[in-house]
Amino acid sequence: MNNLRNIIDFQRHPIDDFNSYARDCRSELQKNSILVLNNFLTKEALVKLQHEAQELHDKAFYCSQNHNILLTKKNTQLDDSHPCNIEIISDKGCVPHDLIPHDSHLRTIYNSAVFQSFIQSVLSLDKIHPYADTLSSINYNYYEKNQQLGWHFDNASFAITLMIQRPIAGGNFQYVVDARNMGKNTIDIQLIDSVLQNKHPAEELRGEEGTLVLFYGRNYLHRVLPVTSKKNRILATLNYNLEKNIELSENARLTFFGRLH
Ligand SMILES: O=C(O)CCC(=O)C(=O)O
Ligand SMILES: [Fe+2]
Repeated sequence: MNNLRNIIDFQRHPIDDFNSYARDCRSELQKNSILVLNNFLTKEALVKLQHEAQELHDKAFYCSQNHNILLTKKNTQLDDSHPCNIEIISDKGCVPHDLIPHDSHLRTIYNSAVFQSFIQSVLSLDKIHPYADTLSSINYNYYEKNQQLGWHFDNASFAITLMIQRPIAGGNFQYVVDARNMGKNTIDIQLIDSVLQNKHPAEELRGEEGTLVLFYGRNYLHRVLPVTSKKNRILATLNYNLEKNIELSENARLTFFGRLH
């Protein structure tokens, strides 16, 4: 049954308690710059999503691309060795929104008014909106052996991820807070430079299966280390916007999904 209460563990995570539970999550996010909700999914829901992700695996579009940390075109005013121009390698597979089954638990969570209100409350936002294009709202991401996501800042202001399958080895999520502040239009090039040279320690998250993670991907540098086991890493992303009618850029859709529609 696709009832939210069979999918999310409400005993541990009473997300309909907009006062105290959402308030606690908001303080944790403010304190740590990241919110990690372990065992967010029920065991049954996790197993069902693991099967679903495996069934969709052969439909994943794999892309290997070099990019800079800002995911922008090269800045010709700066040297090639400038931290904002350095080429970073990423490669992963993606199943876009239109291939997610209609009865998927991911859709139930994503479309749920209770879940959306919880996220709005945690982030102190009035309203969050799905993507207007057919591909970007819910995605499965697959990282095979030796695949990784290099250091970057997201374009979206916040990110919500659900760990579906952990690899046996590798694939940890690393992040460095305070490397950029989009609100204040500042970026800490020195900090970024030392991160790229592995001279600055990064926070690291192993990410247990069934865990929900919420973070400000636009403001801090993050990456996924290479997976080193045959068992792949599978992560679902639930992507929302602050405004209505936003499409992911055509360039990003072609890169990550291999098509526009
Ligand atoms: O795979 C992850 O844990 C993070 C994914 C991510 O940073 C992204 O897709 O932009
Ligand atoms: Fe990201």
